[in-house]
Amino acid sequence: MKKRILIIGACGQIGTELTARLRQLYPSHKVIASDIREGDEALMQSGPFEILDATDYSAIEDVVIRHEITEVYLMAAMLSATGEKFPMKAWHLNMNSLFNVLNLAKDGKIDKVFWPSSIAVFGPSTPKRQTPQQTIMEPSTVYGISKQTGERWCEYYFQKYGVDVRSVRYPGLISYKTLPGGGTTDYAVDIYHKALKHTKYICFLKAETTLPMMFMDDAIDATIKIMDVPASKIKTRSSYNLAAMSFNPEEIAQRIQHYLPDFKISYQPDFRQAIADSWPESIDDTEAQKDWGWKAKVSLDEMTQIMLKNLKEKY
Ligand code: AKB
Repeated sequence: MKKRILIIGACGQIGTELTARLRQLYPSHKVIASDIREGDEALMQSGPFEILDATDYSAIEDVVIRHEITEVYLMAAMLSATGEKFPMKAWHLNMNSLFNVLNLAKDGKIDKVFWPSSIAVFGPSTPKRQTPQQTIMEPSTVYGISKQTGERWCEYYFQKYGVDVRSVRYPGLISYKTLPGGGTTDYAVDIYHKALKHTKYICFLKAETTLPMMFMDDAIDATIKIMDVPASKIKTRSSYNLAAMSFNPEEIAQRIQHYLPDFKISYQPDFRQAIADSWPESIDDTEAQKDWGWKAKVSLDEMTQIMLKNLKEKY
């Protein structure tokens, strides 16, 4: 088999689980993990690892040539909340890492690219419910602007240079294996940890802030599926809407209380409230379903059971 995969940002929230899944599917030595720093023991022990700065074109090119890489999953990014604190750093990382990978593909050094976009491409003027694939996009965060711009560049590299780039707009992602960092949807992971450790949680968003969310297994399924289908199935080369569930802090707290009746939630909204308020409440992912057969599996209740069961074992 010719396929050799490089994951850039392999030690982050999505990268860690994506690397593990790809190493189950393909021979481990053909799945190269890389990040700016080393990851957890499981990741480091399970296959080859390279220290790699996603903004350094020559360093990526060197790894690509040495390992005869055919596909790159670019998972390195600065998320919405941290991006508001370091706008120029977020722009530098999010854009330059994408250009590096797109240019490697343009120059024929790799065959295929996965690049994640986000619901952050939408803004206050976007229709809030069942947000369609194509709609008004006026993002109000640096992260959202970088993702929207990235989408336009992906489309451009496909149209102009035939680069086989594939992308999905992730909603908030929830996992018991890895922690998110610097996002606005992070509360939906933290709440499970705090429920088990302290039976209470102070939420940085208001009770009624509904956002699109997804269990990590579904997100990994979507990522691998969109990369595996024939190129002719991919009709959207900017990025596909992806949906699974939508809930607000009060609703997730109620689901947790169903299993942990003593759990209490209180609210202290901070600067992340404005970011959340600018995003859709729910997403229409009909196009992804139609074009490449995507469908989410895990509901809020199933996710809550999985999260509590696995985190209970951990604590
Ligand atoms: C964030 O909250 O910044 C991310 C995202 C929705 O892309 N989880």
